[in-house]
Amino acid sequence: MMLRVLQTVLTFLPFFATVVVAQPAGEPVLLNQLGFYPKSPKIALVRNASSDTYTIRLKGTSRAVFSGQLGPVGTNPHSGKQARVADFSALQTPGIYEVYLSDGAVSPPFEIRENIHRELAHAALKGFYYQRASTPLPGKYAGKWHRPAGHPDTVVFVHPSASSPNRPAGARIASPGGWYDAGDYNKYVVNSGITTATLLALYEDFPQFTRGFAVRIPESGNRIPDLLDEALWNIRWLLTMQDPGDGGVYHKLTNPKFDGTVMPHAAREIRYVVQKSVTATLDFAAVMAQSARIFGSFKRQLPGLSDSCLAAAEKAWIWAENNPQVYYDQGFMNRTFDPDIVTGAYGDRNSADELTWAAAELYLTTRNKKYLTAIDLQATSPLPVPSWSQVLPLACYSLLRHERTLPSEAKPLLRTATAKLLAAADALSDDLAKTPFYTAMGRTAGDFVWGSNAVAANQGILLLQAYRLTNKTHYLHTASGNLDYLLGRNATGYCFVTGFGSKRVLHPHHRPSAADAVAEPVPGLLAGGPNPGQQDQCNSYPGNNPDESYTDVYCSYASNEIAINWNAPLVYLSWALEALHEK
Ligand code: 9MR
Repeated sequence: MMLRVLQTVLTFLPFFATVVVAQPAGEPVLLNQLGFYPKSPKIALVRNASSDTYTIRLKGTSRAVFSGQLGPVGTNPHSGKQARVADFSALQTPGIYEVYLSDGAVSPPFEIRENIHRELAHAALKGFYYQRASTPLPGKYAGKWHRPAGHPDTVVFVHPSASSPNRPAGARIASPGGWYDAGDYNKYVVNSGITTATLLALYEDFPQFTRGFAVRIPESGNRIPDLLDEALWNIRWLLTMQDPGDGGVYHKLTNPKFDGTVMPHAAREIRYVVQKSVTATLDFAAVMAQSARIFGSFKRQLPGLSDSCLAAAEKAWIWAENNPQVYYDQGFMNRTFDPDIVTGAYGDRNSADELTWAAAELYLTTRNKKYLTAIDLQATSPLPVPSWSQVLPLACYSLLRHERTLPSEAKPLLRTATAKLLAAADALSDDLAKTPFYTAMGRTAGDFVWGSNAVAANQGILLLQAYRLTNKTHYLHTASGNLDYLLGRNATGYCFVTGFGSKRVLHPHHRPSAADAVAEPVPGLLAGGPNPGQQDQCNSYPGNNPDESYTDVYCSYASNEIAINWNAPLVYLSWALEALHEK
């Protein structure tokens, strides 16, 4: 009998094999694996449906509580694969559910409830605590990911490229604290600029709600919101990156080469501050001006800090005025000075956007007209989505945030900022039915860059800024759709935040997660996401399609690293959605 069965199987194997190969790989149902607010839109994507209908059951029961029709077949231009939309927005009763298809396929479980993204938002902010340099992470705060202090950075050398009269090559400075940039242990001013600004913007947009954002860090309970305490960990480091002699800001604090895959405390390479740059100095000026404004309301808890931040910002501005062409060029630096530095470059040869952003923040804080006249919002058209190399939108957001307090002479700028922001939000949110994931994210292949998941999160922030301006729910829902994308409604079926979802990221390119003895990676970290550049040349990518170019292996620094500038917009998006649904 057994033999007959085996023979039958073998006889049919070629046929089945052909059929299996012809089937597009992947999960049959793609959706946000955490879930939905009761009143928010609820969309799943169904692949290879064998009938036009689906049902939804309470998890663990066989009783359908909802049944629906699938939408028309759509073809994903990035992969040629087909999918249909299941829209069950009408289901609003709290519970844990699964989508069922007539052929027996089941979705990952998801929940409908208020505060559905609260744990995610908390974990995403706590992710910054895990990135702290120069301090131990005790079990009390870090749980099983506790670790000794790494990189004290109390002795850092001035690289020959950074020499100045008061600080010649080889001079020692102390520059402790700050966050590790990403899966590596270096600290880069440009990237930590937009990161810190994004966290501070969340505070400025939702100051009251932010007080409830408590994530159990050593500073918790010090009468400063945890969000600001965490930002301060980096702001205090940033202050040390300014040369007190001339106000210029070192581009980065780094090893010559990336550390091996070791825990932070086991990494003992010599560290340098390298060449000052106009982009780092302007980003620094912007963050310090924003910090001065915010910490001006915390003078009792933080005496002198606001004034120090403003003085640092104005000094940096002057340096940038006098050094407008001093870009960071790692290749040139290595040809000219030793030792060579081969860590992340964050090179950017256009500082018009950094200038406008710094001018806007300085103007908002000081109301000094010289900064107002330096703001040029037309520098890029149409308005791009922010990234470490493109910060112009941050100027628009900040000006609009403070619109009501600005004098008539700022009105033309505000009109421009509004028009640019709404045009960009419309371009992201129009005709969602024509997009591969029914989301702003992934409309074009150009979204799939290194760190594409941060493109999704930053698009979400842009849409939320438009929502704050207009109150149009379409913008809010489109922003929320991008969070759905990050949490599972994407071509890979992964929930991209460590520690969350049913198809999890387990092997991020993150040195502590790889080198510690804990099986699970450090939680709350957003993986970079699909990146058809595949610069790491790992051999486990499932193919070359832009939206599928992701592989959950440590090797994949181009698709599976984590980074502070990717986590910050996740913090913003998840926490802002919590705040807006609370109303
Ligand atoms: O996010 C950065 C991406 O835009 C660049 O294309 C890439 C290559 O230069 O670098 C990325 O940033 C990395 C940085 O250089 C070093 N730390 C890890 C960062 C995330 O991968």
